[in-house]
Amino acid sequence: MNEFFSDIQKIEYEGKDSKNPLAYKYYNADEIIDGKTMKEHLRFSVAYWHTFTAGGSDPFGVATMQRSWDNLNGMELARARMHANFEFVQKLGLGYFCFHDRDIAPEGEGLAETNSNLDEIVLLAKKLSEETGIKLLWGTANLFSNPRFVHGAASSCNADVFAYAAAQTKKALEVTKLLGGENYVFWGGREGYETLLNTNMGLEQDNLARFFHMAVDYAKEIGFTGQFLIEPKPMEPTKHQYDFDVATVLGFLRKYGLDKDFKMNIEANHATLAGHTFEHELHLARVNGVLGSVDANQGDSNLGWDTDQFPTDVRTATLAMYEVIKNGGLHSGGLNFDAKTRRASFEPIDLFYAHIAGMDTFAKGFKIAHKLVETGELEDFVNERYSSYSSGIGKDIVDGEAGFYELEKYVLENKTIVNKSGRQELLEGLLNRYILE
Ligand code: XLS
Ligand code: NI
Ligand code: NI
Repeated sequence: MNEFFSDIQKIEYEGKDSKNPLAYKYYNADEIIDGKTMKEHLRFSVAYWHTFTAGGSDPFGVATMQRSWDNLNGMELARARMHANFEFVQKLGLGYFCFHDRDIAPEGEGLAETNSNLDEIVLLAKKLSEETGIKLLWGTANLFSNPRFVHGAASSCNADVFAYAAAQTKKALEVTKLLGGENYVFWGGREGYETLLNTNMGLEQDNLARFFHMAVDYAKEIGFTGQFLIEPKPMEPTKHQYDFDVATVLGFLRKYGLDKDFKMNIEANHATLAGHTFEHELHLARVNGVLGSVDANQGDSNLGWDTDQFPTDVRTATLAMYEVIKNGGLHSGGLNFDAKTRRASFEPIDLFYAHIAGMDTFAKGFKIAHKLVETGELEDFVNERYSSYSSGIGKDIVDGEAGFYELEKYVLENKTIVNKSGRQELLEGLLNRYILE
C-alpha cells in the first residue's frame, strides 16, 4: 500500500472550505443522493495507459514523467506498474481501472509469448482486485501501436493483420472476462483511412463489421456478459476514422445488424474534435438508448487534437451529468479519466492533483445536475416548448392520425401561426444560477 506513492496518504473528503490540495472538496464517496452513494453514482475509473504506462513523450521530446518504477524493465516493470495501479486507485478511493492489453504487459517474441506475459500480469491483477475490491471497468485491445497495424487492424488491407487483430481481441476478451470486467471497449485505433486514392472503403467497413460480429459471437461462446462499447472519434491517428461520432456509429451498427449488441463510450475530447459538444454526443446516445460509458476528459479549444486533459470545467461536467442522470445512470459504465497530466506536470503528486481536480469537478457537476433534474426547471421549459404536440393537431401528428391532406385542411381553416421565443439567454442564466449558487 505504500510502495510507490509513499509520501501520499489516502485522499479524504474535507469539504468545500478545505485548502488542502490533497483532499476532496466536493467528492464525498459515502454521501447518499437518491438512495445511492456518490461513489456508486459516479463510478470513477483510472486509465492505466495514461497514468502508469505513458511517459509524457511528444513529437519533439522524450519522456519526462518521473515514476518510481522507471528503473525497471520488462515483466518486472509490468508487475511494478500493476502494484502501483492498485496503490494509486486505493489511495484515491476510486472503484475502477481500465486498460489495453499492451498497457499492462509487454509483447513477447510471438503471440504465444505475448499471451503468456499477459496471463501472468492478469493473474496478479486478479489477486490484487480480490484483495482490494477494486474492479475492472473495461478492458480493450491495443490494435494501433505495433507497426503491424500501420494500415489499420480489422480495416487493414492486409488479411493477415485482420487475423492478428482477431486473435489479439480473442485473448483480450478472455482476460477481461477473467477479471470480471464490466464492459469491453472498441476504440477504432487506426480503423479509418488517410487517402481514398488507395482505399476500398466499402470492403474496409464490411470487414470492420465482420470483426465486431466475430467478437459478439465469441463473447457469447465464452459467457462474457459485459457490455460491448464503441468509442467514437473523428480523426487521429487516421485522417478520417470510421467511428466518427455517435451518429455515424449508430448508422454503422444499424446497417450491419449490430445495434442490439453495442452501446457507446463517449469521450469529451472526441466529441469536440468532431465539432460537437460533449453533451450533444451524450444526449444523442441517450435518446437512442446507447449511452453506455464515458471517457471523462477535456480538450483545449485552441488546439486541434486529442489533448486528453483532466476535466476541470464545471459547466461541461454539469451538462454531461444531466445527460447521465436522465439516462438513469451509466449502469455497467462509469466515468473513466482518459486523461493525462501535461508533459510539464511530471511529478507523481501531479497524478493525484489531476485526479482530485477531475473527481471534484464531476462531483460538483453531478450535484448541480441532480438539482436541475429535481426541480425540473429546465425540463418544464422544454416540455412547455413542445406542448403543441400534446393536444389538437400536434397530437394527431404524433399519433399518426394526420397526413398532408388533414394538415392542409387544418391550415386552411385555422388562424395565423404564433411562435414563442426560444429564450436561450434566459436558460443560460438559469443554468448559471444553479452553477453559481
Ligand atoms: C484514444 C482513445 C483511447 C480509448 C481506448 O483517443 O481515447 O484511449 O479510450 O482505446
Ligand atoms: Ni478514450
Ligand atoms: Ni481520446
